[in-house]
Amino acid sequence: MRNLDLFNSNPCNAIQTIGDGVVFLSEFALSNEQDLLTSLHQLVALSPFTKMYTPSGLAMSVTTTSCGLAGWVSDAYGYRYSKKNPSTNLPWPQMPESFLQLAQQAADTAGYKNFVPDSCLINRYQAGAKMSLHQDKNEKDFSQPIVSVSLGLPATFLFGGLAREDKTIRLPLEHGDVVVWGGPARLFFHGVLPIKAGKHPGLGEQRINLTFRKAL
Ligand code: MD3
Ligand code: FE
Repeated sequence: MRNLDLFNSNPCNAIQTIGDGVVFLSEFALSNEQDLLTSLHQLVALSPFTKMYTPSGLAMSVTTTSCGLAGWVSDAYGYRYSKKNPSTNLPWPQMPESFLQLAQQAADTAGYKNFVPDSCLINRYQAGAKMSLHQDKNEKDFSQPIVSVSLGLPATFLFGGLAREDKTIRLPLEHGDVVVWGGPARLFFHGVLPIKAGKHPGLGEQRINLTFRKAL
């Protein structure tokens, strides 16, 4: 276990609660790493990464794709979940079994027994890419957690509270780390600091983040 031992509330050291509703599972995704990466490459071949835009029309530094029943899209009308990929005009690829299992095992471990995600958003960060502080509130049911999986280059998450001005905490994340955001944390403001250039042995010069949600 690398970090955050300060916050550890679990004697076995695998599950760390680092804030009200924030559960950190160090390297939780590594046990099935090869299946995950194979599925990721297949998904990206079917539904390539595309640029996202803010509601004001600014291009974001992150590129995205999705799988599952609903995917995240942005266009002139704003942001929303859609059952079709506007780039291919096809339904999003099915959520791979290895993705679903990982998300459900993580949610289960964090105490959410019946998490059934219908959407997995896949964000791709190259060196310098970041995500500004925001809330995820386009999903229907905020009682359901969000599970995030970090792959490739390391990142620092920022998370605050329910108000944009709330003090933020930095959470360093590495390849294979999983965080479950539920309860009061579900609506916390959060973001990602600019990714530092580097090369990850498995994923190269990028960071990939999977976020599993019950969107519909
Ligand atoms: C904290 N993605 O796609 S996931 C996003 O690393 C997004 O790509 C980031 O934020 C990324 O919306 C961070 C971590 C995350 C997700 C949902 C949260 C943190 C959260 C919801 C509430 C609080
Ligand atoms: Fe978010």
